[in-house]
Amino acid sequence: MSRRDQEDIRRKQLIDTTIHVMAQVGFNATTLGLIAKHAGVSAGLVAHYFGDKDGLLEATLRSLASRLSRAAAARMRAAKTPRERVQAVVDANLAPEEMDSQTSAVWLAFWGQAIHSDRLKRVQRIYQLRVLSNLRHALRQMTTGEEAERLAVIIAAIIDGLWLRTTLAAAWSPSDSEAARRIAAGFIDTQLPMSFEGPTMSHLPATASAAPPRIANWIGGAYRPNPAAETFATINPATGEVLAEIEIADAAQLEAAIASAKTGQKIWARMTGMERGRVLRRVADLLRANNDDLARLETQDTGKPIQETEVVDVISGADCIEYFAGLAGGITGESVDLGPNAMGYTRREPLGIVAGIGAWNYPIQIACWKSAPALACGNAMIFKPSELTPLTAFKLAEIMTEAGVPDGVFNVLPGDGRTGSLLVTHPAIAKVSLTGSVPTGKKVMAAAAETLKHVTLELGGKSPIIVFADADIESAISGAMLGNFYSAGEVCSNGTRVFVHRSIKDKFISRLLERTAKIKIGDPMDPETQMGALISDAHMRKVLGFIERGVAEGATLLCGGKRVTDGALAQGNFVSPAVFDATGDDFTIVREEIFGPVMTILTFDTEADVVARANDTEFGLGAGVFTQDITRAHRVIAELQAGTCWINTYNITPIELPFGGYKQSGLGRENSRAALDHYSQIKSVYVALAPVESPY
Ligand code: TXE
Repeated sequence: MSRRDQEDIRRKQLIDTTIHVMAQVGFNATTLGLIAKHAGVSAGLVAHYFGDKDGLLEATLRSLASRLSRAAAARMRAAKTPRERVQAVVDANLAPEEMDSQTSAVWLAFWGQAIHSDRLKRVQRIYQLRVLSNLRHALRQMTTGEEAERLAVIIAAIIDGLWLRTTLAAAWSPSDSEAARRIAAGFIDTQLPMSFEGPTMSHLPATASAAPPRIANWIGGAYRPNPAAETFATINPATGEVLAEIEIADAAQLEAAIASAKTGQKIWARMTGMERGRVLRRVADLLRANNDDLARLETQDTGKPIQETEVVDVISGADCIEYFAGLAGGITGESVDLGPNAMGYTRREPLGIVAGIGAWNYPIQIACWKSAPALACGNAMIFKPSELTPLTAFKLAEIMTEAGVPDGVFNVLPGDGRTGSLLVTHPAIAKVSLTGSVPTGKKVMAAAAETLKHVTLELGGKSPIIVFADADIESAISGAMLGNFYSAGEVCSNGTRVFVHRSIKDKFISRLLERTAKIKIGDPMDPETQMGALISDAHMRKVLGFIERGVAEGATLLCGGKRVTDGALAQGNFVSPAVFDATGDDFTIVREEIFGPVMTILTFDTEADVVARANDTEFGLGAGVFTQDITRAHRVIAELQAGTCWINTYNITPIELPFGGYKQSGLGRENSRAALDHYSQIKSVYVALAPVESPY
């Protein structure tokens, strides 16, 4: 068992003991000493884990609220209709385990105390918001937005009222929970249309007949509806269904976000790095706890197969947040010896408000990769997700708030390039970090120059994979397939120019084609599916256009490259994985980023030749080398002009390693300690230890 697991178990034991002690002696008489005594540990150990009594109580209330949230989420997942999901919220809150005498005594003690404690009040507010948000999402599938809002508040109040009446009743028994749930159900049924059949997922329509939900901007820790806002639709690329209508942030929303970010950032930056780290670790834990739901949502929004999103997208985001949570306490300046009469020290300070602008290929991962270092350093972030895939950024925002990130520290302002432009030109924003295409990167950098903002740019690529004659061919083929077909080729660091040594080319190609033919294209929600849909109809046409151009210019299309329209797939943007054999490096498909499932094989004879050709591009994001010769591997990697390189594998991006591009693939680095430099600034302080020497 890892040390972290052991610590988690210890924390849980102490929280369980606190619940037990509070139920027995009440809030005021609960002390660290008493809890330590009941748990059989020293009071110092309790303080080590939770700081002081307030810290322990806050952790205990969070634990109760999270348990309830998880129970509600599980019931909601099992529910098949929106009506059942409303009932799932009611049932979770009025479940016997939330009403027994011990648990209810502790809940009551907390609610009473929340009036006197800002920390407890925050947790209580988040819990209430979560209940409301769950109800609202389900109700919006059944009625108008306004009515859903009204009903959500009423049902939440009924839940609270029934819970209170039942738990305060003289002799409680489990059948009281049943009765309370029946009363709530009866009331809800009088308020709703009876015959509604609809969505199966918490906030997404499953049938075209249900009106898609409308999602407002997330500002200051809550959704801020703006009935006058323009909206855009986000579409499931596998089915063509409208998943949601998203309110576009305008200048007024931006000003509101800036104001809340200013306030939030002050609070956040005043917390110690350790404290920020503790909150961020909770964010990572919540992301993992919600992995399956988030993965489903990501798959619906991006068209990527669930077998990818369940193991990569959310987890990679959580890893990043956990990594920077760990570093937050270690963000320090240094002290400088300046002789006997002076000393110097540096402070590493946040930049203030930073903007994150996301691409559509890894939406939640990008949101995490940008917000984790930004928040660890004490900044506030205003995040603009891509207009094609905005949904999971809102979930990240909800989770941040639930975890205790102060309001305003993470805002979500959706929209297209125009909203992006508003962010990039706003004088109150100190930095912008973009993931996107090279042309957008150039525009963003130019616009940021007006107010001299820091910029981090993660842009496109046309990366080489070099397979030498001595390579393990199966492994090299796996690397090339991963580096071209994962996420249907929509990955910036993909190795789309696969240079294969002439002596092994035929063998490489025949085995590659055999394996490529077996790739299962299909419904992204099917766990068996290995390749899903491309992001949009327009993008699919662009990719098919590149393929046509490859053929027209004389490259040999060895397989795939066709739109797939079997059965229901005709509704989506599916393209079969293509492999080209190209005789030269000047084909358009060899020079331009395609961002689809299109691999091009190029042949080489000598090391010097292949290195020169690999570097002959304006891009420089990634590069891979497959060889058994360790000396050659390092020699070639040292020659390649790329920010992220792999030897005998491809496209693995652990958070501990910097990620970013050379040349036109970008500026700055994400992940690793290196990212801290891009989200903080150094203040130098000179301290005189002797009177000022003055010539006057
Ligand atoms: O990127 P854009 P898109 C590449 C890939 C793809 C192409 C287009 O080749 O086909 O880019 O994708 C916002 N000021 N990559 O259209 O247009 C925009 O709203 C501020 C590589 O998504 O660059 C979105 O949120 N912001 C990439 C983000 O910038 C602006 C991954 C990216 O949009 C803006 C995705 C402006 N003037 C696509 N204009 C990678 N590196 O992984 C647009 N935006």
